[in-house]
Order: sequence, then structure tokens, then C-alpha cells
Amino acid sequence: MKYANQDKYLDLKFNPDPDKYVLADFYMECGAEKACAAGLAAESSTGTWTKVTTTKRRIDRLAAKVYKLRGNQVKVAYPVDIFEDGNIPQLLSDVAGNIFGMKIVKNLRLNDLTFPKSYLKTFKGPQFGMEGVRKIIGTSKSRRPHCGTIVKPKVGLNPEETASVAYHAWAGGLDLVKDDENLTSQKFCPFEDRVIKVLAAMDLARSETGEKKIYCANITGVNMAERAQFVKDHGGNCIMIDILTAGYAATQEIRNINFGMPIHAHRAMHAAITRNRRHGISMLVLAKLARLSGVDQLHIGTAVGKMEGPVKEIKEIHDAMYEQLAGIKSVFSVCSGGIHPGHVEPLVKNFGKDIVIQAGGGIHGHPGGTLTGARAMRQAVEAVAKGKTLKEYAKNHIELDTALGKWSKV
Ligand code: CAP
Ligand code: MG
Repeated sequence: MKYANQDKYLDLKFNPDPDKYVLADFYMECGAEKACAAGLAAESSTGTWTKVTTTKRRIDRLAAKVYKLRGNQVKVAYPVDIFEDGNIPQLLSDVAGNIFGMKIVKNLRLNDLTFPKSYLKTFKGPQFGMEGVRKIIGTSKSRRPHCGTIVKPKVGLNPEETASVAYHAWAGGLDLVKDDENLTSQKFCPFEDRVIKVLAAMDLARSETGEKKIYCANITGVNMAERAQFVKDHGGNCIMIDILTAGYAATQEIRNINFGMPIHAHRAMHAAITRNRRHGISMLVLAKLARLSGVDQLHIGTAVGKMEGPVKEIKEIHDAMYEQLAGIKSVFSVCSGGIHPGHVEPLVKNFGKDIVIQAGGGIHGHPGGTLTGARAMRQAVEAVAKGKTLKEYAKNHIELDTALGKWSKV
């Protein structure tokens, strides 16, 4: 089907002003390229499949325009006025909405988005950002990577057991303990009880180690503000949201309340949207939107662990978390998924020290248990901070040596 008024939406001589247009990069597979690209711009701005009698001449200024078309690459400029200030769902319903389902499109992938400064300024962004989180732990000077764990098994432990695992992880030297993405408030581990017990364990570990610690309580659900308030009222210092299953609006609402705690963002479900390189939305775009929505830490992938994602793509996401962005704070990148202490070296080599390194299995699977596993991970982080190789450091650090031995082939 040919969309009406195609010419209005296609102008390959157009040079959009990045201060006035949201710019999108697409990969598109379609039989009739021009018609398809123009249809895409029409569908996400002022057009539809046929001419309508209700349009007005003045509305033409809101038409999105295809300004580049080369092979499968399509670039589209959207006048900033078609977007509502600070509204991520509206942005997505527009630039990544109906277009994916259009019959004329075979495959379509939104690879990147860039935004005018004036529009960026309508988002709150992170309250703490990487520097704010570093301040909580006290690493603003040392600049070492943070290290943490996910309590495992993912589900099944009760609040006492969860708190005990958390205590051993902190006591062994980890900075952060977090709930798993699918642990919220099930009958075997009710949220309130867990938060009270894990925070007590955190206090104990803090006083014993003299170190500052973070607990990311997973508030994902339909009553997130209440859960966040509960964490705050009980002396907690971080909340976690599964930002894609919960949604950007829910995340923005929590951020906009200003609970005074960093938000740790888990990206469960992202691969349903990001994994097919010929269709869907790239993780880069989802991560940029996460930053605008106001999260302080975001899972970006590892390239070396159990989850899919090449180094080049993850590095691009990582860079986007730290690039200058109209005064919006940076997001602390989290590398997690199949990680063990032996991965600390390649992670730092690939992404630098401004990362949070997280391991679940790679801590609790240590032959000596959680405490020893945590020590091994902290030793690995200390080694890279001191510019030593893990192999060298392991000579005098038995916990690290055991971990490297156990997972040398993983
Ligand atoms: C890691 C993890 C995280 C993944 C998410 C898990 O556990 O808790 O959810 O890292 O991946 O459930 O798999 P392990 P990503 O350390 O035991 O693998 O960061 O890519 O979103
Ligand atoms: Mg998990």
C-alpha cells in the first residue's frame, strides 16, 4: 500500500537542525524503499494511509521527514514540537510505535536516537548518577570499580536466608547486594520482611567492616512508590526497578518523587526487543531512554559472561551513559551475567574502571561459599585498581586463586 502525500515526508535534500529535530537512525528492509520510508515518517507524525479531510495546512510543519536513504539505512527527522516534554512513553509511541507493524515493512530496527538540548532539559535524569553512587560507597577518589552480587538462588530463599547470604557478601568485601529481577514480594519472601532483615544485615556488615554498603531492594510491581517509601523509612539506600517490564513511565514516576535513593535498573526482557539486529530497538536506544528516565545504575551487558552482546555494542552503550548530555548526570554502567572474578580483567580492559561488576553464581558458587567468593571478587577488583594482574595477585590471595582455578575455563 502506498501512503498518501508521500512527498511531504521525504526530502533527501533536507539538512535538519539538531536543535529542532529528534533524529532517528533506522535499519529497514522493504520492497519499495522510498514509499516505505515515507510511510514510516507519515505514520509516526501527521499522516496515515489515506488523505484525510480534517487536516490543516499549519499542521504540515509537524511532519516527520526522511532526510537520508542509503541501502537499508534510513534517517528520519521529527520536529521536536510533536513530542510532549519529559514523556518517554509518548516518544516511543511515536518513533517506535505503529511503524513496526506496518505491512509494507519486512524488518525494521531503530538503532539510534538523538535529541535537541531543549527537549533533553525536560527530563530529570539521574538524581545521583555515577558520582553520587561513588560518594555513597566512598570511591570518589580511588575510582575503583564497584563490586556486588545478586542473592542466589534467584527465588526460594526466605527473608532470614536472604539476609544471611547478603551479610556474608558484604562482610567479604562487596559494595552492593541486590535482589534478583524476579524476586519481588512472593509468599516465600515477602518484601517488607526481607527489607527489614537485609537492612539489619547491612548495618552489621557496615559496623564490622567500617565500609559503606548498598542494598538494591527490588520494588518492581504495581505499588512501587509504597515499596520505595518503605525502603526509605527503614533506612535503605537504593531501590531497584526492572525498567522494561515495569515500563519507563513507572520508572519516571518513581524518579520524579525524589525518594533520595539511587535507582538500580535491571533490563530483564530487553533481548525480546533488542536481540534481532534486523528488527526491534537497539539496547543503545533503550539505555539512552533509561538515562533520561532517571536511573542511576543500568545493566549494559558484559561481552564476556553468559549473556549475548558484542564488545563494540556494549562499549557504545557504556559511552552513551557518560557522554555530555545537556547537564544530565551520567549513569553507572553495570556489567552482570555469568561473571566471576577472572572476568574483572577483561571487563576493565574493555570498559574502564567506571563500572559496577556484579556476580551471582560467580560469588555463591565459590567452593568456600559466599564470604570467600566475595573476598575473591574484592581481591580481583583491588588487583586491577593497583595495576596488578590477577595471576600475580592470586599468588598471595588464596580466595582469588581458588576462584581463578575453578572458573579458568569459563
Ligand atoms: C546474573 C543475573 C542478572 C543478569 C542480567 C541473572 O546472575 O542476576 O539478572 O546479569 O543480565 O539473573 O542472570 P549470575 P544483564 O551472575 O549468576 O549470572 O545484565 O545482561 O541484563
Ligand atoms: Mg538476575
